[in-house]
Amino acid sequence: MSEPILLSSPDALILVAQRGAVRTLTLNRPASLNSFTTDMHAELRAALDAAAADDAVRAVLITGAGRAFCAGQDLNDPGMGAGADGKPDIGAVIEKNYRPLALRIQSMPVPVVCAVNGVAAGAGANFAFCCDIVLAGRSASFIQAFARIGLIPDCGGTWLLPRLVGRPRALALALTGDKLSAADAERFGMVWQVVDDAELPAQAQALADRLAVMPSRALVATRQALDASQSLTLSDALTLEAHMQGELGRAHDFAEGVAAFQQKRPAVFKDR
Ligand code: T3D
Repeated sequence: MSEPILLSSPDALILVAQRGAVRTLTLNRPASLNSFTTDMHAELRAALDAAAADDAVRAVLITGAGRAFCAGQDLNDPGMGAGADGKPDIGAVIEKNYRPLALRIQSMPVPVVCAVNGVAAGAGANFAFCCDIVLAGRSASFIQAFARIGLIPDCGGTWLLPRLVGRPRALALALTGDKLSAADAERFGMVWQVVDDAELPAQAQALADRLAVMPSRALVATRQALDASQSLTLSDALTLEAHMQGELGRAHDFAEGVAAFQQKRPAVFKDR
């Protein structure tokens, strides 16, 4: 496998690197546990948009620099701002930063792997859960820190948590703000796999490499169909499946996949 090429400046808030067809985005504010500032949000949005627009990118991998994944909103960031009444206008921060982030991840045209390399707290935890497949280092942990500071789960947490773990566990995690170990997160089905900390970068890269040679358009349609099914009847989900499958059946990758199967060779997928 080729060496990673750094596409950003080495002191960017989001380090951007390309290795093969995998674009890695690393949250890079380790002294503040990679907590989100307005500037970091802006860099992350730009990096995600650039990855989405680049046909050379067939999988995105997100991780954190240093000992943490992300501690959520930077509680010292002046960007938290104040509304007309002089009080913090957190609703505006969410509309400006966290809504676009959650929706951007959910609409990426390629699979998104998240490698949680340490604590993921508040919006940092829910940001990870927005991603398609989450790997966690054994020492990682997840904290719905919001209740500790008088807030509710955001960055999609109220939508994601009950879908991931059911209402009882979602409520207990959100109300207590207790730290959940990586092992318990795996047991609850919140992350795909826990791996040894030292193995996390290589395992996450290997998973992203694997996804990058798969049929991206079909993988993304799978995400869309699964998400849409949450609010559909079985009959409507079957209709959506027929529609999507019809589209995919006319695309290059289906013809290539079948031809490769018949010719007993690896498929070369290219649709995005
Ligand atoms: O605008 C809005 O608020 C809307 C959006 C809200 C979304 C949210 O995410 S709300 C939730 C915000 N996050 C938190 O409340 C988590 C706060 N952090 C912690 O509870 C702890 O730091 C951790 C449990 C994550 C880790 O604990 P520990 O003991 O491993 O590390 P530490 O010593 O607490 O933190 C290390 C440094 O990172 C420390 O700085 P220092 O003292 O070395 O200069 C600490 O202040 C800084 N840090 C950690 N989290 C944040 C942070 N700085 C700013 N904001 C943070 N969220």
